[in-house]
Amino acid sequence: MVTEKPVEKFRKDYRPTPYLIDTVHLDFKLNEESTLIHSRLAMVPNAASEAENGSRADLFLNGREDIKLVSVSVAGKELAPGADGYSLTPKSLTISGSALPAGNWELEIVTKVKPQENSLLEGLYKSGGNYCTQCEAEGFRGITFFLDRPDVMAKYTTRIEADKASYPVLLGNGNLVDSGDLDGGRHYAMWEDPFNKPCYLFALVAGNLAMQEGTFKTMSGRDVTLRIYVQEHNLNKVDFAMQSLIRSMKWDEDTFGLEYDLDIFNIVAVDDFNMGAMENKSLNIFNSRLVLATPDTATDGDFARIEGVVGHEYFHNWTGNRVTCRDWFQLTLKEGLTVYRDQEFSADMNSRPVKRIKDAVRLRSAQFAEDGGPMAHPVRPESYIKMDNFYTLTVYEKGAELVRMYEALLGKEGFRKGMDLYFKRHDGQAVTCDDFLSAMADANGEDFTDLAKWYGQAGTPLLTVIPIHDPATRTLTLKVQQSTPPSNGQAEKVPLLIPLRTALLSGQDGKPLPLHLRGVGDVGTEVVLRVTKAEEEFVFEGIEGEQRPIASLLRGFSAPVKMTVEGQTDEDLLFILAHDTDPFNRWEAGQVLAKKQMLKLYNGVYSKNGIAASSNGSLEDKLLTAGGLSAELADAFKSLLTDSAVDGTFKAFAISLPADTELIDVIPGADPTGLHKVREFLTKQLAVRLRPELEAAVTANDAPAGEPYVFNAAACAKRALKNKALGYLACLGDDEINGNLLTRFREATNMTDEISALAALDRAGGAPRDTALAEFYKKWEKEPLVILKWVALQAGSNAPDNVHAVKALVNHPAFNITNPNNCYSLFLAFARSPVNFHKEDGSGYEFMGDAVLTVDKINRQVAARMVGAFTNWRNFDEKRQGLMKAQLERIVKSEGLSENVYEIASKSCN
Ligand code: B3K
Ligand code: ZN
Repeated sequence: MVTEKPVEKFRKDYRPTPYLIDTVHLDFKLNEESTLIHSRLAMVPNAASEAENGSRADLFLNGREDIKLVSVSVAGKELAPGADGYSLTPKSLTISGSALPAGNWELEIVTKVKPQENSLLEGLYKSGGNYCTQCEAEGFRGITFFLDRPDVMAKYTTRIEADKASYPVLLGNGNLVDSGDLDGGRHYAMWEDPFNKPCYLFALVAGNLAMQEGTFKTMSGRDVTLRIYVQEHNLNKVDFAMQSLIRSMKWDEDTFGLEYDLDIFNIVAVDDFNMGAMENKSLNIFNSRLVLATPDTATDGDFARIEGVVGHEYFHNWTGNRVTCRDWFQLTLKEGLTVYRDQEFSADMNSRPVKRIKDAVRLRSAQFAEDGGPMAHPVRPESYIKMDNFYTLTVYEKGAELVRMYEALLGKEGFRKGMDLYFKRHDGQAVTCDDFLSAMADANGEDFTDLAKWYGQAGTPLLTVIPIHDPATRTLTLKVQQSTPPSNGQAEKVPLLIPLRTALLSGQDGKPLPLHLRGVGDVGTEVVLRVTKAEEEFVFEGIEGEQRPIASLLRGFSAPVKMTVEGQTDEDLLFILAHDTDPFNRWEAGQVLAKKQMLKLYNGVYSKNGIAASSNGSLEDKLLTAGGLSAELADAFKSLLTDSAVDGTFKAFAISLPADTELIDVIPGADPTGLHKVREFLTKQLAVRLRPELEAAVTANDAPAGEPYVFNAAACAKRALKNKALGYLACLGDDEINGNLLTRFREATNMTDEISALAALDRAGGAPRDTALAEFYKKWEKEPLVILKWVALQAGSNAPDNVHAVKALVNHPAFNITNPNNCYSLFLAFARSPVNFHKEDGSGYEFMGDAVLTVDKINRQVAARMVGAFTNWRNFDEKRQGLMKAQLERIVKSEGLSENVYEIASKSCN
């Protein structure tokens, strides 16, 4: 049980602060025993705040249980506790209005903290022996008492003092303005940030770090010094991050005309970090897994993530730092927009269609589940208990889709006009999502009232499209219906503006037809239809001939919706798969076919009335009775595999079966283990049927001996397809193939191939799996980031009864429960196993429930992410529902629970 009643904060309760801060001077004296922080604030009454009956308002400052107040002075006079001084609670310091002078005045606060004991990894803490900070969202209050809210923006100077031998590097925001030696082997550095910023962008680093330097000349000719700081032994792993930074700086200039605004940009990599990275002004702090990479230690996926996240944090300098959020409910203002920007950056650097598919897969497999579960919330939430719980897929990924919808509606040029106006109006301000929408609308003379509704409505809209071809009137009519299912606290939903990118493919050769839209006129061969009503029609005229054109709808996934096309046959899907000029829809057609096939098999065997449910024989027999692998799906995958015009990564995605979560979504009371068996069966059947093509794909894409690893779209495509094919072949249970996989594993020259071979061996099971796992550990035990992969692979394995092995992993010397990456690799990976997490006896749930409670005592943000594994318990069969809910109830009732875990667990129970 949480000890104090958690307070829920509401968006509607936003009020301007009665006081603002003009300048902040911080002085940190870092010592092994404790750190003393002297804060000097120039306070200013806020004209925007209502006066309280002529008397001065109290000044409420946020704090945290573990910071100790040493002293507080107003205008040079030390205050005492009491009605005319201050009052202190575990989480706040309030200074009585009667103690405050009129006009501007100075506030001085001295606090003492113990960073070495801070396992929350919020505020000031130690990682790998070095000091660092994490202040977003509300971590600054763990350093000093402060107006910890993003609409309080100030200019900061930071003086850092520490032992010189232990902490030779002292970093802060902005420019280094002074530094020097002090008595007793100590030294100091003074940093000054010329830009106004909210306290969540404050950062400090003090440590023993090595550094790689680079430079970038901005479009106006200024030289910027770029530095990446890491532990000495990792200095050989930062080249790629540096190149990614340089590419992102150039891309932002080219794409949005946005130039970097200081002469220095620092990145520091730390091992202990709750999330991916943090965009502190000019001093980004990164989780080391998103900085460090060499071909032998990092996969193609890691390289892609590093490029994307380095870009993301850099892009925040404009979308987040120069223009920030008024309050935390507006988080998507900076996050949705910045995710959109990093997606575009990655698309431009690599393959655009593949990037779009990757992003859609992530959205549909994870965000849609969030949107359909008890934690569903709008992109701009209405309330929260702990803001940290709202750094969600909805705010980030669906938020990015919302930004992408502006782009779909306005075109790239109109979107750029909107961005320009947004910066012109709001540079240096803390603003709202409404301000962003107004800038987009005003710059383009649009009325976006219907688009605005996306910000406030939770849930994934369902779109049904019925294409009707009438040769007599030479028309093709699209009847479109939309609805959004009710979600927690939002029973009634309204229709939204849904951009439906559409083409009509000629039924003869698949070429997009010229479109004449009734009421509009000629619109080229592709049009973005604006769906705004619960039901409406769009009529395309002048459709010649008897043959029905095939509608290509929601091209490029133009809106984050679930679409059903009524009357769409398997032949239509195969036609789209073969002919569509939109790569996204080609991929999607294959996915729809595969989904239909998986559902047919699942329902045939696992639903009460299933055709094979009561038949005798092995599971394989039953699945065959239920229809087995259809010739259509096998042929479709085969044609994709052998199409020489198609990119290899695209092929790898196109021959992948849809994620379980996408299917669970449409199976009431799903049996996750049963679904997994269907997947295994179908995968094996596909491997049997397509064996020659899969083997040919391996041969054609194997890198010649000695060819060096490069990370680019073409090389990644080869590895992606080869490894996908090997994954299929591993399901055949063929000793020769498995032996070959072990050889591949041993001889791999890069981590992408090595870990893929290991994953394939894990699927195949048996002795080679154990041999390979042991060899991998021995080879990489000194590389913690590589060991994370080893942990995740075993924790997420579907090997039978794996929970015992996972419990043993928790006690393995390589596992460190205080490190977030370790927890994510072990516990979150385990929660993704349909066989072991969801084991029918509840042992997987119990293990996870125990782990949540253990980790909550150490790091509440990490524990809150872990408890999310139980949130969608309603999706499963009755027995599992009961077992999962029981864990949630046990967690909610536990003594000393954090608010973070309480919020997720209690909302999930409801
Ligand atoms: N802005 C940070 C997220 C901070 C989350 C704090 N719980 C990383 C990012 O989105 O760039
Ligand atoms: Zn971000």
